[in-house]
Amino acid sequence: VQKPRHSVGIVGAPFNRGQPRDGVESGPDLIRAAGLLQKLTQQGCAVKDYGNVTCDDVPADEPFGCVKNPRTVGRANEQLSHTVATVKREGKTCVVLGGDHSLAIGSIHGHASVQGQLGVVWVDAHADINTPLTTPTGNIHGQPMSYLIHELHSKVPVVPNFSWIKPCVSARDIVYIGLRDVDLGEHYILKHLGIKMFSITEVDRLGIAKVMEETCDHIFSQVQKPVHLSYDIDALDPTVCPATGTPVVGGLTYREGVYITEHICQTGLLSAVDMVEVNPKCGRTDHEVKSTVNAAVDLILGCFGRVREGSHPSDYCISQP
Ligand code: EXY
Ligand code: MN
Ligand code: MN
Ligand code: MN
Repeated sequence: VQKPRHSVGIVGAPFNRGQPRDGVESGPDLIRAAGLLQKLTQQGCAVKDYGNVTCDDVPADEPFGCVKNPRTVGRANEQLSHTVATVKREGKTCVVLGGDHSLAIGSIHGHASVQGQLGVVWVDAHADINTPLTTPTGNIHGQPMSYLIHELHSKVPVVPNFSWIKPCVSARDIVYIGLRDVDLGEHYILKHLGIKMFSITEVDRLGIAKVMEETCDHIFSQVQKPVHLSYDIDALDPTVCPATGTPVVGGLTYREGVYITEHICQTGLLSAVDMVEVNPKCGRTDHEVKSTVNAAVDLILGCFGRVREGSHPSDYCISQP
């Protein structure tokens, strides 16, 4: 009996209150229905499904300043943080299926509560680093990083149901890839904190292979540490992944997107993955939804050893005539 190549724990986080559109709560079940667990098992992973975290609406959830649905998002993330911590304590690589990107608060918090210092690779068209005071929309899916970064702690007021959050990520341990829609306040924060970023312009200039080499050089510059990959499906170009709430033209190709996962898998340090913002109601046709969901599945498979050249078991023999 061969040892499984990866031990994977799947958590569904059908969060939709971090943004205004219906549909994103079906992401976890759609990604499962596309065969994620079977495909991971087929490629040699041991897989356990922890089910979906509940995220019930908190009644009378009035905005905090302009931050929308704070209590609902805060409470759901507290639950998610506990579930992710359980998965990590059980020694598995955690995969959180979204849901909107506000779930990164609970996912990264729970991960760090067990593993300590993390490297965070954030693949997204957006930086999701608005504070409750810089947000132009009030949508928490545009803010998760601001609650997690030590260096921003003094700039972030305590939002209702957010008091359990302890900042747990250092600015120097973050790398962004794929940015192309960054707000003024976000750009100020990124530059002011010296956060490493490869916008889509750097992907054009350097190529994805060099971007990934430099991403890992940066993340592992002082010490090896577990990696949290937070993957927003809107990082990919809307021609490939149109079924998402905030598509932005000019994104990563399917091949660049998959290359990122293959490279991170190769480090052997991938410890948790978020796959977020798949929204079937934002697809105009069945084909658009399928293309988006299939890309999400392929990105996760790439995180766990799938390589495009193909592969074979070490005891494989071809038959003799
Ligand atoms: N920056 C905008 C905001 O803060 O509302 C848009 C954020 C979209 C976030 C998507 C999930 O990555
Ligand atoms: Mn608690
Ligand atoms: Mn995002
Ligand atoms: Mn995004």
